[in-house]
Amino acid sequence: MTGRLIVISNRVHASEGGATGGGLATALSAALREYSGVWFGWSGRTVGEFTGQLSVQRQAGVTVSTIDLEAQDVEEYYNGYANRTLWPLFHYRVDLAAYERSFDQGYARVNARFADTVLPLIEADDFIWIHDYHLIPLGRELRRRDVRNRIGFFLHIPWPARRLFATLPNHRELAEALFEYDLVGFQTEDSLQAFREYIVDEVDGVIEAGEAQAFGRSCRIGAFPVGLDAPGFEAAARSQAADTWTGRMRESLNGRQMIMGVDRLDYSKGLEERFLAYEEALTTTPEAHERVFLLQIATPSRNEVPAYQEIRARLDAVSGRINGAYATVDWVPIRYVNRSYRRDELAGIYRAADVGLVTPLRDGMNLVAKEYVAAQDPEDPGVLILSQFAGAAEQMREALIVNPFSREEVADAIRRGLAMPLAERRRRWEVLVHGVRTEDVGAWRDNFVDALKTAPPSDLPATSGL
Ligand code: ADQ
Repeated sequence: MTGRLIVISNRVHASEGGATGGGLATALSAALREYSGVWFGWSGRTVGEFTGQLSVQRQAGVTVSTIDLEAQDVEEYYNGYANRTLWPLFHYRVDLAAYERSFDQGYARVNARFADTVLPLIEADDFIWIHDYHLIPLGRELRRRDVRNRIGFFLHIPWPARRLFATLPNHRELAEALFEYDLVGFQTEDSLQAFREYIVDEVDGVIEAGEAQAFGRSCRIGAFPVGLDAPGFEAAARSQAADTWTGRMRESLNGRQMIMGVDRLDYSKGLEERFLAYEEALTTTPEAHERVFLLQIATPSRNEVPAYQEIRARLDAVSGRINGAYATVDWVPIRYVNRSYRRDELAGIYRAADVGLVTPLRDGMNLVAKEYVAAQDPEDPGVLILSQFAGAAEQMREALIVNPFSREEVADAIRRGLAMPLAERRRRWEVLVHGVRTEDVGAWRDNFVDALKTAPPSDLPATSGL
């Protein structure tokens, strides 16, 4: 393609497969590798006073350009509006969403700071691709600074139901900001549908043939499900390090079956409900005692946000209680681990698991489900249990799809997964792995960028006379 790709996201984390910085970083790092362009974002560091000083480096084959933020910015924009207002609201936790004016101000200020500092990097024929809920108003800030380039926006998390989104003070202003983009992408048809309902029923807009018109403007919209760096992940799963970990896990299993979960430690991932569903399976299947265990890897994240401190404490308590109730001298039903692993190590551990248990209460996509599938041994694959509320469930129909709010349903699926005959496991896995390979991160990037290149410019007057 002509013109470079400028990717802008809150954090920048190029990596070649070491410990990862979460799903977005994993996906973007893979998408940008060997691609001409720049990745711009916050360094993760704080300074006394904002200077706008850019730091430019090559990281894992990608040019990254970062800025530092002030402590107040981080508190109001990142820990505040992004992670205490939008994240819980977009994950249906309106009970946890905090609406504070200082957060709004911090969010607006940091988006303006991003626009000021990225501006000198933008050349006339560049395409700009902005990511996620931290930066919804950035397109508008760039337009105010006279940027006429094609600008696309991709939301990694779900778009919430209309009535929930309407609880956000200034929700119209936030939605209106999306219409400064030439293309707005969502993970799933489900999110696209929720956005459509909001635009049509709440702000009297029109949606036709992939084009949204409202607020006197128009933009293209579409679903672009994010995928894995499938070749990279499969190669990691066949590496020496992965083999070592598979062997190490199998040895420690000692003939037992293993159920496995891997998540950022976040209330949207349904970890407490998962522990309770597993307890339900233990209670109702006494013969499984000492013959199965759950390995839950949960990396702490967003430690500064109180809801995350609370969920961490709850998980310590629930896992401790279940282990206390069921453990014997040589068996612990839940191994609960709060550290992070390299990609190859993780792939090796996934491969040793008979069941991958992925039960978020709400999730934009969920890459763990795809990683679990990609890591399996084709001759003896494990079973994926997947929440109907993960975006991945739209693509991964051959998983055992469950309602994560129902302990009994998840417990049934655990029993079924552990007992599933080899022929059925292989049949399901073959369909799943085909999807993971074809709808991978490269396809996601190419589909989005192609749609951005061909989108009509957003500043054309809306065609239906709105
Ligand atoms: P996340 O909420 O971070 O991403 P997810 O898609 O599951 O969720 O990605 C998590 C990533 O972090 C995976 O690559 C996983 O391997 C890695 N990870 C988690 N725990 C780890 C550990 N202990 N050690 C090493 N790696 C670990 C957001 C959205 C998702 C969406 C992605 C991408 O919330 O819905 O799928 O962005 O768009």
